[in-house]
Amino acid sequence: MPSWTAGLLAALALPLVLPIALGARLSRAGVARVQPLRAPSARHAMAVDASPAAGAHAAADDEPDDDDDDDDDGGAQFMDDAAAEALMLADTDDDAPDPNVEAMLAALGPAVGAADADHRAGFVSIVGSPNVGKSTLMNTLLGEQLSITTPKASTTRQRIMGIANEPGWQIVYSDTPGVVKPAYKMHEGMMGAVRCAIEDADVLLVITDVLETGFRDERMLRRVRDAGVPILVLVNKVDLVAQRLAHAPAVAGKLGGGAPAARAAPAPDARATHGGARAWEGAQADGEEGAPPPPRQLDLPSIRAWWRAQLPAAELLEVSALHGDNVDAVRERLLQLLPVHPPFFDKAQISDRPEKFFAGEVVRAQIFEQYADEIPYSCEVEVTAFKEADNKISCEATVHVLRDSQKGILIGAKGAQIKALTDAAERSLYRFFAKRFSLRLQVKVSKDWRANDSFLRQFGYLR
Ligand SMILES: Nc1nc2c(ncn2[C@@H]2O[C@H](COP(=O)(O)OP(=O)(O)OP(=O)(O)O)[C@@H](O)[C@H]2O)c(=O)[nH]1
Ligand SMILES: [Mg+2]
Repeated sequence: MPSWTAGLLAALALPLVLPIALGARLSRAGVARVQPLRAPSARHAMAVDASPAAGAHAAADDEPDDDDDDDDDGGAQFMDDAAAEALMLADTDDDAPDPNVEAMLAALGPAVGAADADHRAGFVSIVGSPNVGKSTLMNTLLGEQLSITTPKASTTRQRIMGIANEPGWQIVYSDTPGVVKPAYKMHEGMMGAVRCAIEDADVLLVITDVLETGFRDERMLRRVRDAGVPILVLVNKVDLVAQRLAHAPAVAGKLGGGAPAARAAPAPDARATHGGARAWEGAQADGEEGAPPPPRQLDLPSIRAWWRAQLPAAELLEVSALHGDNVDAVRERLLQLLPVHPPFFDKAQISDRPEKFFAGEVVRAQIFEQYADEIPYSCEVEVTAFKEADNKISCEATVHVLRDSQKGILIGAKGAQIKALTDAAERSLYRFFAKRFSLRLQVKVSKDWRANDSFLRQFGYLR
């Protein structure tokens, strides 16, 4: 089974990382949605420790039936205390079905009774070129702004698992760095993370967007093809096509037919979402000889045809990760494709990464937002202290740069730039953690850190 390494990794990682638990340390939007349905620890322990056969047996014993008199205890042990108490209080009439109970059972759904026999879980890796919307898609699938997103290419540098939990299923998504041809050692580490994510996947989500003219890394494409797991190709940002149609109705009829006039002026948002995006990091060499001609931007038929030729076995869906269009259909399809399996992680956990990691990511996103040209790509943020007391988080971080000149740019005249960065990052961290946040930043020259093994190990790019 392809996900065995990831399963092992998950099992090993559990005691080592500080998991982000909804309702525990991160009070975020997802709390209300997930908490009432959360599997209590006893059920979770059984699901994780028992073999699938034992889990199926236990679930069969607890199969709910129409007879209210039988085996209520077996069902109730899978609820949290409050739900069980409410159920007992509500269940006063032995014969007539109590509408409160019916409603509660419906709300709890597969969390009660036979859930474990049908529980689905697996690893879904999201791969594609830089800037196509991988992180946005994972966030939308999770309903959480977990992974940082910016208009610039190569924002994501490490594999980040985002875990979606519902009573009957757990999907462990992996957001990955955009595929680039390595220009320095940090890229090699990043591409290693993409390869691992491909190897671990039960299902692969290959993302492209309506602006991309082909996924040029033939070797990575081969890995995807050879992974031996179901593949969904998602053509993202289809809202830009609709926007283009609205923008230029006169040429709308020609879209898809490849009329050059229709491609001459990209819609305003198309430029905004890329913002010089592939300029620094994502740029790749032209397609290899013999490959099918690249698809044309904003031309859905040409994009579809190109991907069908590349990955004939894949299913193709068009989505807008930003606006949520068709994202539910992606999730539904994933749930059909994932195996019946107990959860890999505690079901209160939403990532494999500790809070400290996300604090560094939020600061890095602000560097991407506030600085131009090569600066974002020259910086690494290392969180050196992260403490929480009295509902306030205090954090210290070092921004590593490659050269002295970059240190000057980052700090700015009389420290104005670093002050602006700290303020913006603090606001962003407050939104992320929903807690008061104080941040102290220092800038350090770590000469050519992107090519230095020991720095790369320290920052998590190499193992
Ligand atoms: N219009 C539009 N923009 C989108 C959509 N999805 C993502 N974007 C934008 O595209 C840009 C890149 O999105 P990300 O999610 O950071 O892309 P990524 O693939 O994770 O990029 P890297 O981490 O750099 O590889 C951001 O400005 C997003 O807001 C979409 O469906 N429609
Ligand atoms: Mg990303």
